Amino acid sequence: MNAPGQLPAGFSRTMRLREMLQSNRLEFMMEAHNGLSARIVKEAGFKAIWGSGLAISAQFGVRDNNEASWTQVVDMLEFMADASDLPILLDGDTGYGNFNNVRRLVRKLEQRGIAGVCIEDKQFPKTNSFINGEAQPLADIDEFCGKIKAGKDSQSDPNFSIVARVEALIAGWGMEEALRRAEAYRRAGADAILIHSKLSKPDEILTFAREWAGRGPLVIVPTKYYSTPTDVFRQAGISTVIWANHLIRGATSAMQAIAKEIHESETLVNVEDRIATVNEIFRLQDADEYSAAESVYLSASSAARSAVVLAASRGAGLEAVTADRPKVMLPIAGKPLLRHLVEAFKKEHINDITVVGGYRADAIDTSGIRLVVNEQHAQTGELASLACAAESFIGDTVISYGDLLFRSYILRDLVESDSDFCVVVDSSQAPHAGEAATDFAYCSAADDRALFGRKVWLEGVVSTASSAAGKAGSPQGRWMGLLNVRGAARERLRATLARLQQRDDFNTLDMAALLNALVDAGERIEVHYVHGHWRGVNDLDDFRRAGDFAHAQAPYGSSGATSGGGA
Ligand code: SPV
Ligand code: MG
Repeated sequence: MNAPGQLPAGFSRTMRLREMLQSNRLEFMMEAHNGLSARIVKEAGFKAIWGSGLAISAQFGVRDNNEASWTQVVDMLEFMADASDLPILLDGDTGYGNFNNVRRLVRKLEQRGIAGVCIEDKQFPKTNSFINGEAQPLADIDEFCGKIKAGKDSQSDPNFSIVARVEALIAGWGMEEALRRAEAYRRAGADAILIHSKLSKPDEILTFAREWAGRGPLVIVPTKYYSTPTDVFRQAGISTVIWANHLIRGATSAMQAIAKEIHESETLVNVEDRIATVNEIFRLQDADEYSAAESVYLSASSAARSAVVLAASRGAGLEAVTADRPKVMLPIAGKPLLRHLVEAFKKEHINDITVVGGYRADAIDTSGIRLVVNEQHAQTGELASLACAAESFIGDTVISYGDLLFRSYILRDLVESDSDFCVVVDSSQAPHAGEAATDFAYCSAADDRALFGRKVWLEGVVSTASSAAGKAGSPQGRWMGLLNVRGAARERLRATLARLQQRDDFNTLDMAALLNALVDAGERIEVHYVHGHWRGVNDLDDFRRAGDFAHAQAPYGSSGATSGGGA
């Protein structure tokens, strides 16, 4: 809800600034000096930003003497306007030149969404008012009035505000001169007067306000008379208070303390809990919006892709070699099985890889992956592990068994599928008589090269734990353990998983149960047939043969390419 008389964010920035200046409430502006601080000012609840000349020059590491060019200042303002939708009043110093510079400045500020500019009646190049203020020459009144008129005449938005800053008190020219100048600037078209003082008491500001008698909005900068209760300003009829430099000063103190601490202690451990988290920085940068936009706008080949690898099991039949590691860490052709898989994903530009560990998860090499652990792995099945990674489905997602080796075209073709769901089925693997059912796939058509280009759909998968309802006859092959889920379909996958989670037997369910549940829910799961060219590692025999297969995939000339083989 907006306070009475307060314009909501839907109104233009120029209208909101003008309304603040003209309202009969005391209003506040906070200094910002870059995009991040502009965002912080907005989140703190302020209604407008003071684009402080002192703070912007300081964050560039230069003096408040027009050492930064005005276009460098305007470039910074553009970042600030992008990071926050608040109105920004630029501290435009003297207008960076004569009337003509002010005209161009106003046009450029309007183009960049800045709501107003404050110009001060000193001479270019200026010096900060708190450095030897008396010594600074003031502008000629008429010349300064010309600048105000030129600025007002060149604005195209009638609500763009020009605030005229009177430096007569700072320069020691007295109250009468200050009032004379303020009145001249008001007549020249200024939308408000900023009356500046360097005294530690508000006396001359209050005298000025009394004499001014509400002829127009008054803006003050109580940096030096900071101990004055704010109600004093309210009662004096001040329009707007500018807190002019407090974020750059706060940031400076924090940076000095942290730099010193880290330098002296040579460790981060003392500061980590006392500074903003990296995630907080991401939040302020609106990183989530980027991820969401990526899934909408990036083409499939370059969009965010992720992989989830199920790697919680020790491996039945592999106990002899998995006493101290899970199956995925078994060495195959000189590197762990998991590394082969991770490299295959990276080759397809899938860099967001989540591995669900369980048995001896501590032994999993986590370089290049995110490890999540299914703590209940001993009592649960594949779907319980998958559920641990449900938050990691980002963009197009490949879900994979952890014990696979395959030729690279298999993954490439899988991720290039334009179907919402796609699985790889090996048509060369027919069930042997008496063999326990392991991921046998029933499909809408058998593998037939004559059908090349025609889509085949999955009708169900039968495993030791799951059966596809009503499947009779022979399966058309074996599901390899790779499922690709495209874009928005991952939400439907999540929903199906969540539905299965309600079942009492959820802890016994495997990936076949998920595929069957998707089919039962009416999802179309495309089948990509392959004819060999992959290995699963399910027992010691597989383990021994896997090395030959992996060597055969290594590039010619690499030390890994020793022998042929392959399926
Ligand atoms: C600024 O913030 O740059 C100002 C206000 O001009 S003051 O530094 O108080 O002069
Ligand atoms: Mg300034």
